[in-house]
Amino acid sequence: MRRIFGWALAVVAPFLATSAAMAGPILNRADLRPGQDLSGTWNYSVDPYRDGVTGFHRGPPGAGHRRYDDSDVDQVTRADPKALYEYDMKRSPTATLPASWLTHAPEMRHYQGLVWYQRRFDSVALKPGQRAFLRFEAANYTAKVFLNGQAVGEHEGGFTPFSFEVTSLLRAGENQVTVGVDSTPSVDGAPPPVTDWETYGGITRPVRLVITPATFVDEAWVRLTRDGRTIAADVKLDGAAAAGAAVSVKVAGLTLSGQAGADGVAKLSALAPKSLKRWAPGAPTLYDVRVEAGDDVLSDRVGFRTIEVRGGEILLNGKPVFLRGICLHEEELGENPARTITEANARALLGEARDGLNANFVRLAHYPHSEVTTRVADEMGLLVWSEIPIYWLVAFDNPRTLKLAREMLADSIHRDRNRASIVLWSVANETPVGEARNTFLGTLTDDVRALDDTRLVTAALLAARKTVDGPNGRQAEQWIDDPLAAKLDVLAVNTYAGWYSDDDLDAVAKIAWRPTDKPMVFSEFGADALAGFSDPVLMRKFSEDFQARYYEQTLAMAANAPSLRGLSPWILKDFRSPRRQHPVYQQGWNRKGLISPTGRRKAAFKVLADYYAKLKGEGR
Ligand code: GCB
Repeated sequence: MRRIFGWALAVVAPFLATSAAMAGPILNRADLRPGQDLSGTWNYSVDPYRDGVTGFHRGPPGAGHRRYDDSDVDQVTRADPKALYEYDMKRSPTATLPASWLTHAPEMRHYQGLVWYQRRFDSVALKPGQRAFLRFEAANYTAKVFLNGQAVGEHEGGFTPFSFEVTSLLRAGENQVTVGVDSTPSVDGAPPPVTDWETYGGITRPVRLVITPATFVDEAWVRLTRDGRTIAADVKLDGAAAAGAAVSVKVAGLTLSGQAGADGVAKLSALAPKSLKRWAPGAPTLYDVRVEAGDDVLSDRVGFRTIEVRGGEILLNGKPVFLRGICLHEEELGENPARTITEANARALLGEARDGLNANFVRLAHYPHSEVTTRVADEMGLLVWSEIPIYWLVAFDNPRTLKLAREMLADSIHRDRNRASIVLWSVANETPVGEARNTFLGTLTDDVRALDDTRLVTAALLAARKTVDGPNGRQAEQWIDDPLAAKLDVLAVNTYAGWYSDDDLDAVAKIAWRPTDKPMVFSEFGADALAGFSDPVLMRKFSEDFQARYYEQTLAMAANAPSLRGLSPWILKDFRSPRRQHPVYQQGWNRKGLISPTGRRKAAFKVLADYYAKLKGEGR
C-alpha cells in the first residue's frame, strides 16, 4: 500500500492516517538502471513512543511539541540557540544497510517499533526531462520517506518494492534522505501480529536513487504464452509521452514492435522461434531481452517455459514433473542473521537445496522473498512457489486488509512475472475455513488469474482426518476438506502427524490420503531437532534421530497419497522465531531445519537427499 505526498511533513500522525492512495511506477529491474545505490552507512535513532510522528504531548506542532521534521539540528540551533531538539540524526549511531536493525546493537535485538534512518548522498544534476525516484526493495513494516525535508510518501508491507518520485526535490550536490520505519504489526495488517518467524524490522533490501527519461518502461512482461506457441510482451510506459509511443522488444532473435495504446501499454507478440530452448531445472536457459521506448532502454534475462495442470499431473513444458522441494524463510546462514539477502547468501541457500538435497523446487515461505533470490532461482534452475503473508489469523472480514492483500499480491506478481522459475502463486498459508476467509481468498485467486495466466495458483491448506479400519487395522485417513480447493490449480496441504499429534511414528507411515481430482503437494511437514543432539535409544523429540525417523515415516506415508505430485518439507534451515523458547532445544529458534543456523547438516538431511536422488534417478 503506497501513498504519495507533495507537501511538507509534520502533519501526519500516525503513519498512514491520511492522504489518498495513488499507484506509482513499479520500476522493475531498477538495479539495471542508471542511478545510485544508497546501501551503506546510515544514521539511526529509535523512537519508541513515536514522538517524531505524534509530537511530544500529542499537541499541535511547534516548540516543545516538535515532530520529526528532518531539520539540520546544527543549522537551526546556530540560528536560534534556544531551539529545543530531543534528537539529532547527524550525531546518532550508524549502521550498514540493508539489514534489519536487530543486529545494529545488542540493545536493538528485540526492539519493535519506530526507527528513523538518515543518510546524505551527492547527486549529479538531472538533465532536462529526466526523472528521479527513490526505490525501496523492501522496508518492514511501514515506511515514511522524506527527501530534503519534504515527505514524499508512505508504504505498508514488508516484502514488496515501492518507489516515490523525487524529480522536483532532488538537488545537484548534497541531498538528505530520511526514512521512518515502523515494525509494529497490526491486527488488520499482513502478516498479522502472531506468526512463527522473527519480524526483522528495518530496511532489509536495497534502496536506490533511480534516474529515468521523462517517459520510461515501467514494466515489460515478457513470456511464452500458455499454449507455448507465442512470445508475448506487455510493455507499460510511464510518462507524459506514453500514449502512442513506439515500443520494441528484442529477444531470441525476434524483434517485436508496436505502439502503446491510450493507457500507455503496448501488447506485442510473435510466434516463438522453433529453435527456442525451454527453461527447465537442469537446463535453465535465459535469453537477453532489450526493451526500447523513446529514450529509454530496459534489459532483462528471461526464460521461456509452460506450466499447466492436466489429468492430475503438473506439466512443465508438456511433461509431468514431480516437485522435489524444500521450504525456505528469508534468513541468511549464520549465528546472528539480519535478513540480509545478498546474491552470495541466496546462492548459498538455494545451492544447498539444489545440490545438497537434489531438489528441483523451493517454496519461498511465507511472503515474497527478495528480488535477488528469484533471479538466482532463474539462473540455478529451481522451480519456485511464491507466497504473500496471508497467514493464520488475518482479519478476513476487514475490507482494508483485503485491499492490502490484493495490493501485495499485485505488486509481487508485477515484480516477478518475468521469472520463469516461479510456477506457483500461493495466496495463503494455513487459514481457518470460514465464510469471510473463503471470499477473501477467492478474490485473491481471481486476481492471480487476471494478472498472470501463465502460472498456477495454490494455497497451503489443512487436512481433515478420521480413524478408519484399513488393511493394516485401525489407521488414520486424511483428506482436504476446504471449499477453496475448487478455485485452485494445485492443492497443497501442511501435515505434521507425529510431531504436533500423538501419532506413533510407525502409525504415520500408514496414514492414507484420499485421492483428489487435482495434483496435491505436501507443502509442509517437519519436526524440530537440535543439531548435534543424538538420542538413538529414547528417540526423544528434538533429537536428530527423531527427526530422521519422522522423515522416513512421513516419506513412507507419501506413498499412500495417490494424487501427490510434490513435497516441500518444513524447512531447509533453522530460523529465528520468538515463540520458540525451550531453553535447551530452541533458544529462540524454530529447529525444524534440515541444517543448523550455520549450515551443519542434520541426520534427516540425508534421508531427504537420498529420497530425492532416488526420484531423480527414476526421472521424476
Ligand atoms: C506451520 C506453519 C509454519 C510454522 C510451522 C511450525 O504449519 O506454516 O509457518 O513455522 O508450522 O514449525 O510449526
